[in-house]
Parts: sequence; structure tokens; C-alpha cells
Amino acid sequence: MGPMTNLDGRARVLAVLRDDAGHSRPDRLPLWLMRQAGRFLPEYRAVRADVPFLDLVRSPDLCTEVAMQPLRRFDLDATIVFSDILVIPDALGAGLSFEKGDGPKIERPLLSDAAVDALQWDGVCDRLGYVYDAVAALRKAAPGHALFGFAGSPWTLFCYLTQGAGGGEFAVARAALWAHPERSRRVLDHLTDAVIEHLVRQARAGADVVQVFDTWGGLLPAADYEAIVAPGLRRIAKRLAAEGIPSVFYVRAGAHLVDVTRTLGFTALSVDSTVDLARLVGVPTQGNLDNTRLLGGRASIAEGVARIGAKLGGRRNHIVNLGHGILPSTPPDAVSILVDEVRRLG
Ligand code: 1CP
Repeated sequence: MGPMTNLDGRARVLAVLRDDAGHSRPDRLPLWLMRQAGRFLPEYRAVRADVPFLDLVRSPDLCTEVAMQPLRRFDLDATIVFSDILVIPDALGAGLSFEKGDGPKIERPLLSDAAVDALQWDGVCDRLGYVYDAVAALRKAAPGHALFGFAGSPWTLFCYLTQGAGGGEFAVARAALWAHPERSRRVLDHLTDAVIEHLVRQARAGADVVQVFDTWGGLLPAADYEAIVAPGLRRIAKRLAAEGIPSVFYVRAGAHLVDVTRTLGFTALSVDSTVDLARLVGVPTQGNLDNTRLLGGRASIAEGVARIGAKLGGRRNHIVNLGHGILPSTPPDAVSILVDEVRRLG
């Protein structure tokens, strides 16, 4: 195949996702950044000054505005619907709130069978119409960009729903797997159904590709991940493939899980900086750049991009991205430098 020229971002991303072998010759590797709409941009902070986070997420117009902000500044190839993984717990009626400056809180964590039964599992996606409206609006506003829809993984949603709060080690959630195995399995199964439907509806609203975020998957040993988490993930990947929807699976701090995650059936794997990219051949990849490199100036960014190029060897089926969300303290200029460096890589 000869080099492909004059591709738009959408074509670049979709070419990578179709290319298991790494033989395609895009004009350059595609690039976007997890959390590219967010607090590192002053224009995002200006919107947030007047609007609570969940109100923002529920307004398709404002979601489109903040998703477009990074595209106006930087030559990025993809956009992701502005939403959050916790909209599913919210629509289940678990009582989600974001305290000022704090992480998320769940008012009614799943600490009993009764609490599980009290959630509104039926028709959960019927209460998430604002997400699909936001996808459709962003599709119109950014026709040349690859449009990502997304959801949290069942396990990561289980962590928040059981722990009742964010961050940390999620010890209550992990302990529930052993203390209440049947209840845990039931919750994970229900969440798997909700995630599938949420992703399919985003694709029907105009998303080109959907990404599953397993932010807390790395907390589990590989054998437990395989036994408890992988079956639901395989069910998700299988359904997306059957619907013809390209999919990306992200797990944070999951270098020990790569032998499992590459068997799940997603189109591509998105990895953080703990994974050696050279280990991943035969599958399109995304990510890997340490987000703190954007705080270190041009030389640190150039070195990070050059290392990704070297680890890819001859293959070209990689979407450049960070290993985790862009840090709020990132100077916007660092993203311009990153775009330059990815272009220089060709
Ligand atoms: O303005 C603010 O203060 C809110 C910060 C913020 C933003 C910008 C939150 C709260 N969510 C989001 C948007 C968001 N979240 C996006 C879309 C924007 C984009 O990528 O451009 C996406 C894809 C997410 C996904 C998300 N939310 C994840 C998975 C990816 C990851 O970063 O690991 C997780 C774990 C969340 C939960 C979440 N949302 C927000 C907070 C503070 C948290 C909690 C993190 C924790 O547990 O401590």
C-alpha cells in the first residue's frame, strides 16, 4: 500500500483501527488526548465557573462547546463526547454528586442485596438521552474528527458503586468480591448489560468508535481479572463487533494484565506508560505517553514521542495519546509542542 495523503483525523484514526498488522501508511500517526476537554484550558474553566459539573454533562450544547475548545486550539484527530463514566450510576439512581474540589460521592453504595434491588436497572439508558444528544451534536460540529463515545468498564463502575467514593485502593469494593461473590457477580452482569446498551446507543447517535475505560482494573491480580472481570468484557467486545462498532479498551496500571486484555476481542488496546509497547504486536494500540512529560518542556515531550516511535518499530497502527488524562496543570503550549513532535515523527 502506498502512503495515504491528505487524510482527515477521522480517516487517520479509522485506518489505524482497521489495521491489525501495522502495514498501513497514514501520512502521520493520529493524536488525541484523554481529558482534552477539561481543566488545563482556561476557556473550560470559564464555562465551569458558572455551571456545576453534572449540569454541564446534561447540557448537549455546553458539552459540544467544551469538546470543541481543544479542537480550535490544536490539530488533534479525534474528539470524545463530553460526559463521564459515572452517568450510568447516576441514571441507576445511586445518588451521585461531585463535592467541590473533591471526587465523586455515591449516596447509596451497594452494601446489601436490597441496595442492589433498589437501583433502577430497567431502562437505564432511557434516562441517558442527553448523552446521545451530545454525541449527535458533536458529530455535526466536528465532521472531520473521529468521534469517540465511551463508558466505564463494569468493574470500574462496580468500584465506585460499592465503595461510594472515588480514588484510593477501593478496598471495600475489592473485599465485596470475596465477601459477597454472588451479589458482586449479579451487579457486574447488570452493569455489563448497561454498558453495552450505552455504547451501542452512542454509536447509533454518531460515534465512530467507543472506548471502555477500566481505570481501576489494575487493582486486580491477573488471575482474578480473568475469572471475574474478563467474561463481561468479552461479552461487551463481542456485541460491539457484531454491531460493526470499532472499540478501544483502556486499562490503567495494567501491565500485568496485557496477556488477558489482548484476548478480550476489542479492536484496539489503549495502554498507560507502564506497558512496553514493543510487547503489543498484532493489535492496534493507543496511548502510552506519560502525562507528566507535558510538564517537562520540549525536550521531554520530544523524547517521549521518539520512544513511542522506536517501540513501534516498523508498525504504524498506533494512536498517540497519554497513558492517563491530561493533568490540569499542563501548560496549553505543551500540547502544541506534542502535535509538532508527532508530525515530525511522520
Ligand atoms: O470540571 C471538573 O472539575 C470535572 C473534572 C471532570 C471532567 C473534565 C470529571 C470529573 N469528568 C470529566 C470528563 C470526563 N471523564 C471525560 C470526557 C472529557 C475528555 O476526555 O475530553 C472522560 C472520558 C471521563 C472519564 C472518567 N471519569 C474516568 C475514566 C478515565 C480516567 O481518567 O481514568 C473516570 C475514572 C472518571 C471519574 C471521575 N470523573 C470526574 C472525577 C473527579 C472523577 C473521579 C476520579 C477519582 O476516582 O478520583
